[in-house]
Amino acid sequence: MGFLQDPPQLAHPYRDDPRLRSMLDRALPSARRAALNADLQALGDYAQMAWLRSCRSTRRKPVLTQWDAWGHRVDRIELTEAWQEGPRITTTHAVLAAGHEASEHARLEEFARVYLYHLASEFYTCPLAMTDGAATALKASGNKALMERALPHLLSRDADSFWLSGQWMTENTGGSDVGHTETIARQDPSGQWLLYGRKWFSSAVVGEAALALARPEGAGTGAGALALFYVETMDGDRRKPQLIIDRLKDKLGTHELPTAEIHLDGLPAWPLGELAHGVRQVAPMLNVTRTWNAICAVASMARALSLARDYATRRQAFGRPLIEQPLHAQTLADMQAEFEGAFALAFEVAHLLGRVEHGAALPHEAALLRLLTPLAKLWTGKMAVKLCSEALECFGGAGYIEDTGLPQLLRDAQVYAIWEGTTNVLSLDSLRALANDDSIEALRIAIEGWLADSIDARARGEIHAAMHAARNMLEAHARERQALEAGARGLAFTLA
Ligand code: MFK
Ligand code: FAD
Repeated sequence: MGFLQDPPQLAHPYRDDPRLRSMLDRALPSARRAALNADLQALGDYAQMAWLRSCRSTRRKPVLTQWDAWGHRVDRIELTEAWQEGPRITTTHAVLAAGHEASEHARLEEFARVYLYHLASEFYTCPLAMTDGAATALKASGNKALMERALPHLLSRDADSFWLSGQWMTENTGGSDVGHTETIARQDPSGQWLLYGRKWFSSAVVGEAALALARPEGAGTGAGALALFYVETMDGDRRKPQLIIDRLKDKLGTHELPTAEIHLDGLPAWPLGELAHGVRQVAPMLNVTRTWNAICAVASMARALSLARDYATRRQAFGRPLIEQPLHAQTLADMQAEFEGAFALAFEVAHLLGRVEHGAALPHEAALLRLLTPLAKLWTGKMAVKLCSEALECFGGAGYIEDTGLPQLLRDAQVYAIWEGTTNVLSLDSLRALANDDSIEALRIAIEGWLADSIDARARGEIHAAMHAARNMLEAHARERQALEAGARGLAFTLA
């Protein structure tokens, strides 16, 4: 046999990541920082094991069996190994529960775990994000009965009592504009609400609960007339017969994640709050899942970059390792710079979220969080696709070959920009934030703080110029809604 190329090796995502460690060292009090170490170490070990395991096996997809041999409707979904391990890993290392501790640092500690777990989880993090969002929306609703019923499960540290929760918003009529939702909520003679309709994308279909938008029968049209309901999907260990799985979607990526089309045929449901303004009630969930999206997008970038950097030390071209080729080294350095920006933005949002939730934020920081959340989601979503594509090219032809495990990074990254609000929808959401709060002033204050230690005059100048341009753009279009919307993406990218 002739020459054989060494495959890339995955560095330990925690031990060998000085960026993550130093960010946590700076942000956390030393006792909390020390207490976090064991979980991060273990999640890093798990990530490395999962990468090696995925390199050895052919990738699998979940399989839906709708009928058993005797004609019973069963809608059983067989999951991949990482998904079967999901509840245990999640609860043992408090991936989700950590975020709901009574501390301003809780969210940062949660998202450090998410960052390490995400790729190994094979997008089990998608329903986890929705579970976190459901817990957050339930708390925001103040509905004590539902909180007492659901939170002990959603935030459980015990795999046996842990429940996943979905987010049933998107219908055939539209996912960005949910105002045409066709699902109806009808009361039976006992007063119990029952849901009837079709949800077009359900990524937590193996979960035990969900928050669903539905139109109470007789309510008017439009989004304002929608209500937000809590549902449970299981009767013991059998799925409720009023929840029918029509099919699993055949997707570009996120293959291990079972995303289903479902029918609701009288599924019992409980309103979180008033029987209207469901979008307003689901907003706390959206802002949490969008933060997960940003962190997970950055995790995909980190993985692609880590493998590309390692490969550059193993692969030779024109007589030396790629890393010694100035242009290849520059390509990696440019990718690293983009990654670091995305990392800083996503974790800034994670930390802010905890501070705002626990009343530890400065006066301008709630408005800052409201603006940075859509910006972080839309920016990292786009950057992940760009960086994963560039990383594949760093492997030459090998980057295009399925069983290297590399093409999956790019296919999976494409989803970050689509779900949880597309780039355009989030650009418009950032306008919503700019209109309702004094967010741009909050951003100015924050930037002054971040730049206080910077001696890089060019960077300061560029940032001030970008802020100036953003202000001008806002002012120029302020009275003309059409122009403002048309410019929203440019404005969002400038601000991000
Ligand atoms: C691995 C990583 C995993 C990450 C999780 C992945 C899971 C993926 C699963 C999904 O994709 S779930 C489906 C996600 N769907 C979306 O994100 C919907 C995208 N569309 C939007 O976000 C639209 O902008 C929206 C549906 C919100 C438009 O609805 P409306 O009713 O036409 O908007 P409107 O009237 O502007 O807002 C209604 C209220 O909500 C307003 O408050 P008020 O009633 O008090 O005036 C808004 O201010 C408020 N609101 C909207 N977005 C908000 C918000 N408040 C706070 N934060 C927000 N982001
Ligand atoms: P549309 O809303 O039809 O958008 C089409 C295009 O129009 C987009 O480019 C959008 O940016 C653009 N657009 C729309 N409105 C505007 C506007 N006002 N201005 C400018 N441009 C605009 N949903 C759930 O509820 N639960 C789930 O569990 C779930 N899981 C998913 C899993 C996967 C893998 C995927 C891909 C999607 C999932 N979704 C889920 C659905 C997802 O949230 C929607 O696909 C997304 O919100 C977009 O909605 P849509 O597909 O109807 O596209």
